[in-house]
Amino acid sequence: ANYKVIIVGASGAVGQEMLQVLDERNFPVGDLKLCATARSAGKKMLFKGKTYTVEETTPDSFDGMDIALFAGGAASTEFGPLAAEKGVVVIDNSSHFRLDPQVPLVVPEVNPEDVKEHKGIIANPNCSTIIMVVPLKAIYDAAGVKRVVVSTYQAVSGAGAEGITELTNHTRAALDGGQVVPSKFQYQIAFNLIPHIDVFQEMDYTKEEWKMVKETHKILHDDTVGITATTVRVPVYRSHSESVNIETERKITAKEAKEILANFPGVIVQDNPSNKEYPMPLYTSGKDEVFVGRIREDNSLDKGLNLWVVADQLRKGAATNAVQIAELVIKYGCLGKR
Ligand code: 11C
Repeated sequence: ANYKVIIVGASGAVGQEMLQVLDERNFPVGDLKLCATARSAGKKMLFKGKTYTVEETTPDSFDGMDIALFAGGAASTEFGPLAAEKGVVVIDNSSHFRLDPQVPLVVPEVNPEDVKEHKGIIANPNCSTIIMVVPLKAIYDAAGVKRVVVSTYQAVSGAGAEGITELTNHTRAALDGGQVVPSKFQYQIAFNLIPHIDVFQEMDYTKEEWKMVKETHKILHDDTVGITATTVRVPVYRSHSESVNIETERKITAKEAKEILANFPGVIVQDNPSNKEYPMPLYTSGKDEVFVGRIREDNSLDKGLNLWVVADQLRKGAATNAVQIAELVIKYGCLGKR
């Protein structure tokens, strides 16, 4: 069977990637509708050799559709529940519904079965959360996890297409002695690091940092795992990197960890120090897997590991994960009731 698919926010950084991933994975698309805000309506986009015109999203956009992929942003709140009421399965990349107990929050390699519990909306986690939780689940299943200390190095495209433009403009201005004007970011991002992603919340942690804590607990169905995060924007175009320190319940050697990670779905181990092999954002961009390297036993703990984790946050951190969820909806036969 083929399915009627609508992408909301199709022309943005994540939306474009969703279209690309649907194509690459040969998702059974019957009808396709590409929607966005009025500002982007009229843009042309290509899918499997056919040109589509982006339409403004309206309540009627969802009539007769099977699956709606929401790239994120305000459209999710405005149209998500309405689309679900019309019997469309909504796979939503915004943060709006993620912690709602009625909404499954799914990473297909980690908690695929949660898809079956949906009541119309399934949430796609934050990119930094997805990238961490895939390798974390491998270690969690093998050795149990007591505590995680994570520091992120997040690419500018995490902030959308404007983040990309801003890194280019700031770099050019900084090199040419021109004026650097921060707009998407709080400060100059070229030749700098900004330890401030999203708004500050309780205990002076940012919302991005709390997302990594709360979303991981929900995905693992275990809020006894201690998680603390520091999230940082770096002058990299694409792919988030994370230093993940894990205190395990049981002792696990680096050798065992490498084997377990190498056998876990969606993970590629890239770890050969003598050959200078480790994951880097420049080389993981455009890929769907989570790359793990620098796998070491923590020298300061009896039962601890250090991992260096890198993945394309527009792919596995957003579009790929969303399309994988759509594939699960079909596999489990849990489309909406139109
Ligand atoms: C960033 N992680 O890199 C953010 C973007 O909750 O889906 C994704 C925000 C979200 O800026």
